[in-house]
Order: sequence, then structure tokens, then C-alpha cells
Amino acid sequence: MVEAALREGVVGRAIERGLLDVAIHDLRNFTADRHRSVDDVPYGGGPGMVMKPEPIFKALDAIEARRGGRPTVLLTTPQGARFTQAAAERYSSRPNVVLLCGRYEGVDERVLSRVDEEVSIGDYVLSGGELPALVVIDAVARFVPGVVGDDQSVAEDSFSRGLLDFPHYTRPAVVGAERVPDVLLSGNHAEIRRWRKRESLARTLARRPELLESAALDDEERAILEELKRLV
Ligand code: 4FV
Repeated sequence: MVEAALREGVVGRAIERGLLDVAIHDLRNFTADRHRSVDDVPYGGGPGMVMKPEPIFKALDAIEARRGGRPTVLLTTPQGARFTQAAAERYSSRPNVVLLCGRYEGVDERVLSRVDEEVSIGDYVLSGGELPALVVIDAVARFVPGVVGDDQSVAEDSFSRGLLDFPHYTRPAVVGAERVPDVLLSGNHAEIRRWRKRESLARTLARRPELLESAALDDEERAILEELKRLV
């Protein structure tokens, strides 16, 4: 499943172009018993299974030996800190990141001694940590120079500035009764920039007002926001 997802799109092309090197490790290859067990019953009873610590420790040892250094080890789990654009940018500066993916009820708690950060992509329970790992890889990869055609678009990615994105339109200018806002057809780039700022702020104020507390606003945006707040 992970290999398939990493063959596609922006990330797939980045791997082909050598901008990213992603290695996938099967924990069963780090087991010692003939059943290649990676999980076992929970101490204290209860439903489900727990992932054994030893195969994970052996896999981390092998990765450290191969990469020649202490990687940043992330465990994807609902118990983790919510994954953000800022975290993605932070991880993108690390030479080697290991994404440890849980299954079953999760991993043995003693594994956390080798984990730098626990990362959650949201308050829901998935059947495995692989999809969250792919989410992290995709978000982090966009910060790697050359991965996204136009680095400008990464800088302008919403959340890079802590705000929701402004509306996007493309041809045709009219669809049924719906016209593209005139300002976008005006060619007046100062007006277009101002309209986009306003739309981004209005959306953020309406849908995610808590983001405004930490958003890095410039003077023009602060003025627009005060104006919008007066209208609310
Ligand atoms: C998850 C999340 C997630 C929980 C049990 C894997 C599963 C199973 N990971 N954000 N939400 N993980 O649901 O990161 O082991």
C-alpha cells in the first residue's frame, strides 16, 4: 500500500528524481521466531493485540547503522500532537526521518524510549499508522527544494502563513449564472492581492478564528481584519 502511494504524483516524481529517498521496512524481517510475530496479547488482558518492542528496536538499529546517524523518529498515533504545516516544515530540515507506523491497538509503551515525537493527523482511529505516515511524507516533501515545481506556491500554501486559502478560479469566466469575481479579471495585481488577502482573512475569521491568534499578519492584513471584525 505504501509503495503504491509513493509511486504516484509529486512525491513519486521527487523520488524518481532523487530529491527524496524513501525506504520501507517490513517489521517481520526483524523478528526471531518462526511465526515472524510482530504482535502479542496485551498484558492486563483486554481486546486486540499490541506490537512487540523488539522487532521495532532491531529495525531502528538497522536504520541507524545504514543511515549512519541518529534519525528523527516519529510515531504516528492518535495520542500524538496534531500534525501541522509548521511541523511539516520543521521535519523537512531533518536529514533522516523515521516514520514508525502502528497497527492493532498500538505499540508497546517501551518503544517510546526510541521515539522523538508522537504525531496525530486527527482525532479518529485508523486501522494503521501507514496512511498518516503518507500524509506526513507528502506534506514534508513539499518543503524539499525542487519537489513542487514552483517553490513560490509552497511559500503561498495556506497555513504557511497560518491562514485558510483564498478562493481559486479558472476558465471559463462564466459557468451557468456564476461569474468569476471581476477583480480577478481586472489585471490589477495590487487589487487582486488585496482581494485575496481579504478573502483569506474572511474565511479564516468565519471558519477557524483560533488560527488568527498565531497567524503572521502584515499591516494591511491587520487593517483588513479589523474592518472584517466590525462587519461581523
Ligand atoms: C492515527 C491517527 C491512527 C491507531 C491504532 C493505528 C491507528 C493503530 N495515527 N493519527 N489518527 N493510528 O489512528 O496518526 O495502531
